[in-house]
Amino acid sequence: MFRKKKCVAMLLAGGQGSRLYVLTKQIAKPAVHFGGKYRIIDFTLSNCINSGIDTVGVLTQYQPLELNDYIDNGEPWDLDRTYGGVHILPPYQRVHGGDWYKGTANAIYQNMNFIDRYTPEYVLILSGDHIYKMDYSKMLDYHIEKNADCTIAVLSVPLEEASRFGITNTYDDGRIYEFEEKPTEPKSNKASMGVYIFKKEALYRYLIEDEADEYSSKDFGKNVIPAMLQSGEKLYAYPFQGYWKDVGTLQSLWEANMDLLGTSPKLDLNDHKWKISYRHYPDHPHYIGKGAMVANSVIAEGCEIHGTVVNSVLFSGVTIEKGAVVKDSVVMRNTLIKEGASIDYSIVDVGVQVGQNVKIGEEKVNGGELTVLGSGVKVKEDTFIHGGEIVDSNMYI
Ligand code: ADQ
Ligand code: ADP
Repeated sequence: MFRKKKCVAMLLAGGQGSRLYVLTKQIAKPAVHFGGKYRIIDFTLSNCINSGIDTVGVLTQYQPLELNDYIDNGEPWDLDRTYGGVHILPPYQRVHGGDWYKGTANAIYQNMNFIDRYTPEYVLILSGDHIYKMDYSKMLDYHIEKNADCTIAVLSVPLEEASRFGITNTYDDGRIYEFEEKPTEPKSNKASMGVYIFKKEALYRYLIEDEADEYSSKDFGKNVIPAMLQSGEKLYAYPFQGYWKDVGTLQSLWEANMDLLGTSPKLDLNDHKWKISYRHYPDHPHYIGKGAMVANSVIAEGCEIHGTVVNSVLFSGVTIEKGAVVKDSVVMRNTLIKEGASIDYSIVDVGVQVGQNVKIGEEKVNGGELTVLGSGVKVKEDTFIHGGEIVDSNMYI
């Protein structure tokens, strides 16, 4: 039995995440680990809970297994289990044939039956690969106040980065008169965050029209939003202020992890007003040995540190042996760094073993490049992996 909802959220979690290379070889981008104990998708789902949106469809397709397991068991995503809740929507469970989702608009089109169960007035469309804290209920109030057909959340980005985003131009009252998806010469720095609220009726009309267009790539930014503007629909920009990061690249993922460090971090997760929930796997308390040195770092439960850790994020179950040094790095679950090894400016995926006296990465301060080690890699003692290298998860040195 389903109950009517004012607003239903649809979370796009199906992108391949090819720019995260080895980190997304076995798991979908939204399931990638973040910040010592979270996954990327925790942020968007927590934003939904904290904004009072209790019905969310999660659209998966690429490597969804781990993501499904993560979300499906209920806790902590026990939004509204009785009449709503979080639902995984894989491509093969839809009514209209057995296709993979083509673009983001097509993915929503194929799940209109899910939205219909709750007969909402509004549909909130979200991405599964952004790290941010946002109150969607304020955006919904704005959307209703403006009587908009579609509201797009925007934030100011450095002009030199603007061509990576959908760029809006607005009148003083916030109404959008121009939208260009990833323009080579951006006319403003007001970037779309890929967060949209639609009146359901308007959304359906344009999704159906877009579906019928064989030349359309069935994408919100490329097709649906420009078509709505062209037809004179009311589109508004909702200005967002605060921390937001698209963690679609290795560099941006590393940066977002580093944004957790410091005494007043750019991204504060010790925020009782806006809690980010996650699925907790209990582990023993971390242990810092006698000769260890730890500074400006996030250390999760279950870690054992006998060496040096500086400016880094360590996930649970990481062991750093005597004389090993980890600096400016992100080290994911169950990694073992043996005696005398050093890791600099790197992302190390789950379950890696680094042998004695191995040297991984180069110093960021000296212009080194980010190094990435895939899940399960075992690095033989006395090896040197240079900056900029991406070591594949099937590679055993
Ligand atoms: P991009 O990030 O390039 O731009 P896109 O690749 O379409 O957008 O991905 C959006 C989200 O949808 C991602 O979370 C992705 O994983 C997911 N996704 C992609 N294809 C999917 C599919 N077929 N099925 C299900 N999920 C899918 C968008 C906007 C820009 C805006 C940026 C902000 O188009 O205008 O500026 O987001 O990051
Ligand atoms: P990136 O931008 O890092 O390459 P995205 O998450 O944006 O990664 O996804 C890249 C593209 O791959 C998207 O356009 C998406 O539609 C497509 N894609 C995702 N999963 C599949 C799949 N299972 N089969 C075919 N294409 C897919």
